[in-house]
Amino acid sequence: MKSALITGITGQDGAYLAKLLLSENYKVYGLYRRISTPNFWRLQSLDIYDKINLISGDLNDMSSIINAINASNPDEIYHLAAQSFVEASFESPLATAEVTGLSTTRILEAVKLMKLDSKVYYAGTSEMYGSSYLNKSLNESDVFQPMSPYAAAKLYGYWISRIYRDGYNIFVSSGILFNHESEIRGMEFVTRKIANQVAKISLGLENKIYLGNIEAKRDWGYAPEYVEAMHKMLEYNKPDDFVIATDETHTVKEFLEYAFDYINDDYNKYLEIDKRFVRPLDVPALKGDYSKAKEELNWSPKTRFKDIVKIMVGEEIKRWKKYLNGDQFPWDVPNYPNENNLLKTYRGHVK
Ligand code: NAP
Ligand code: F7E
Repeated sequence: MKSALITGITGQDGAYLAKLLLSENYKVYGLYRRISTPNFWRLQSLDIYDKINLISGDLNDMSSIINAINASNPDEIYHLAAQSFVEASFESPLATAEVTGLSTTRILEAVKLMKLDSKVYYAGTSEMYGSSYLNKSLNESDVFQPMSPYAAAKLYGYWISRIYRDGYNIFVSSGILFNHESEIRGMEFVTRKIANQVAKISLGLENKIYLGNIEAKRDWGYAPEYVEAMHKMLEYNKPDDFVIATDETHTVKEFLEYAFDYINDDYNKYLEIDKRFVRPLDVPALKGDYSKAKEELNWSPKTRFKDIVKIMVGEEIKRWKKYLNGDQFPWDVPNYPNENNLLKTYRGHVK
């Protein structure tokens, strides 16, 4: 039986990846950090919580990493944990650099010093391209010009992974994943935020939706398919870097339009542009060319933009209906701060 260690097991990708690896008969270990209110709702909602071997630890702490590796003796390490919210990286640039950037070196150092054969997956991102979009589909050879502390930290992780691959012969592959969404996406990301607000509007629980830059374009795919690509990278015969994307790009406004189409309504009645959600810098557009992954890993996206919108809004409506019926399902919605909780100063960077 193969074993895998997943950092970021409580996040969107960690949960889907764990489910995939369990279905392939892996023994799955997950590193999670101790917080005052446990957040295993994703693992519970995918019905895999009881099947994961959980290891408590913080990625900023080398001992935690060594302990997790010792306990799991992994054939594969999927390093997914990060401060992954771009907006928050402007508020906490140093913490983001620590966990999103430096923790990658901690993992690789552990593998090197412990003389392990473990294969490592690094969670790179399309945000690393930043402003280099030239109305073309970006591939593995395109230039990186990060536009946020998050992207700069991720780019550090990407390069340090290449250095350990070339310098120490460690099998470390980086996915350059474009945005991927799902029913268990974090509520702060724009797709889930829209899906949730639209569901509430359709049920008469809300009458406004506050957003920032709705002209931004993103290449949105479906998360359960993207974790398959991660696994394929570690099954491949050599370590390498791969773009994982859909090769389609859409504005936030289009996401909004399709989401309101689902409930036969018009977003113009509810939308307010709110400076709290505008970033000091924002990548204007992203589109990814996944042909290398298609050719070498036999990976292609299946679920496309319009279907992702439908899946997400549909699921959110179901959840709110259950909630209104008194269902105690352990999901994050009722606990998430709403627009009234977010202080005006919360987005301290807004001029
Ligand atoms: P996510 O839902 O935000 O999950 C992040 C995970 O990291 C959570 O489990 C979080 O734990 C954990 N974490 C954060 N700080 C930690 C620390 N100090 N110690 C231990 N664990 C810590 O992110 P995701 O969407 O699943 O993304 C997975 C990875 O892919 C991330 O590295 C992200 O940056 C990258 N990525 C994501 C996308 C995307 O579109 N989703 C695209 C490209 C790259 P808590 O639950 O306790 O917060
Ligand atoms: O923003 C705009 C915002 O926060 C998408 C992470 O998984 O993907 C994600 O990063 C766009 C941006 O994702 C709101 O300005 C408008 O242009 O959903 P997001 P992201 O920043 O693209 C990459 C690939 C990652 O690696 C990251 O980890 O939507 N936008 N109004 C808004 N965004 C948010 N969150 N909230 C708004 O109200």
